[in-house]
Amino acid sequence: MALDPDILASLLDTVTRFVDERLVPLEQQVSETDEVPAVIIDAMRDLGFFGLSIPEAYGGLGLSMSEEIQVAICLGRTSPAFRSIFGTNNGIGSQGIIIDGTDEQKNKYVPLLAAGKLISSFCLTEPEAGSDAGSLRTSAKREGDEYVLNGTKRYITNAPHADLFTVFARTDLNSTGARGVSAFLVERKMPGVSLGKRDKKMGQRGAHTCDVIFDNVRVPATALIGGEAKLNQGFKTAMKVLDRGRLHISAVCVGAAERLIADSVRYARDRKQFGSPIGNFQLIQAMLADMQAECYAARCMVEETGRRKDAGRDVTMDASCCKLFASEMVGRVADKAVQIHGGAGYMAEYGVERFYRDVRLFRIYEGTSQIQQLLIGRALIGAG
Ligand code: COS
Repeated sequence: MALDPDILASLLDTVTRFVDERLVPLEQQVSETDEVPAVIIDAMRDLGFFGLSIPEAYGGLGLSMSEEIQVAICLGRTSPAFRSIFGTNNGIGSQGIIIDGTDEQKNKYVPLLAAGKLISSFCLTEPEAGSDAGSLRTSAKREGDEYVLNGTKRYITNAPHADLFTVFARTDLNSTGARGVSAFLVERKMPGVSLGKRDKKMGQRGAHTCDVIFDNVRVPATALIGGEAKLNQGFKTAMKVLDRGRLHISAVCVGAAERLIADSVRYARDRKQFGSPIGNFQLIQAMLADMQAECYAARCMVEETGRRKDAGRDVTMDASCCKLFASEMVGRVADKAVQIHGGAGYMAEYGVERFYRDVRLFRIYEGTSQIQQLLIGRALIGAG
């Protein structure tokens, strides 16, 4: 259900002020320390950020897809590490339960996720199953009224902080593809769950990932998302979750591009060469114009797809189009932002090189650009 327009405007105003006044000044510190200060996480919790897209019935703000997109664009205007802290609770870490979970599962976990009292992670990727997610090998063997999980998940966002994992595991041990996979809710404290060391990444310092290892982890049969009715249906849950996640990430890409454009315009106005601000030169203006046109195109795509999703349309292909275009767009925008900043663009103190590294991930996670191309191509040929 859509928010009252005044309430939405006030929420966007609050988020914008929080980003500008609290988060932007901390970007360099977070990059250097690889930690988001606890006081900021508390403030984000108080502002309701952990439950943006979680239904109001469970204590969240219940934003529609269109509203979530507007908030995600605002949040995209600062280092992605801040959004990542609560990103999994709103997206891939909670939507599996919200979309396909039983009432009991929703009542047990979703209010705690919305309040930011539990952190959740999405465990799909494995060492040998990245883009080919359907080939995952983690197994869940039924024994009495329990399932026994074994396997390793890789590059799991927020895993070092997570209390709850949505784990995709093979329940039909004779199958090899997407069919035969189920989704489970596994608590960190369960015996047999352990974590690898934190990954060292190219960028997005302050956002943490690591392996999650399941060694004979016994979960009750009630941990199967959606119960027995969803046995061997977990891959579809993962795909539905990613439909929404890909739109959210696309919106974050738009916000990051808007930030990079604003920084580049400011620099082009201030920086003087050949006796004039470089912004007066048409070659600089051409780069800015390309950045703006592409960013605006991505914004329009993402907003339109959000409206279609809210209207109940199937947006699987459209979400892939958004993810493909917006993530590639922000890569080109970041590259031009470095170019406009010249030598300063290559230096850490200006922050542009940090954004350049940070946005590189958007073309990879929640489905690479090539997976989006594959999905779009398949949808077109299938529909032809
Ligand atoms: N919504 C609902 N159901 C969906 C769906 C969606 N968006 N996408 C696929 N499904 C269903 C299919 O209809 C199919 O159902 P049936 O078995 O009833 O026919 C089932 O799920 C399997 O789908 P599919 O046949 O497409 O499986 P594939 O193994 O061919 O999937 C891709 C291949 C590439 C699409 C998939 O592995 C993928 O998305 N990979 C990228 C994974 C990813 O994004 N990883 C990022 C890590 S998470 S941060």
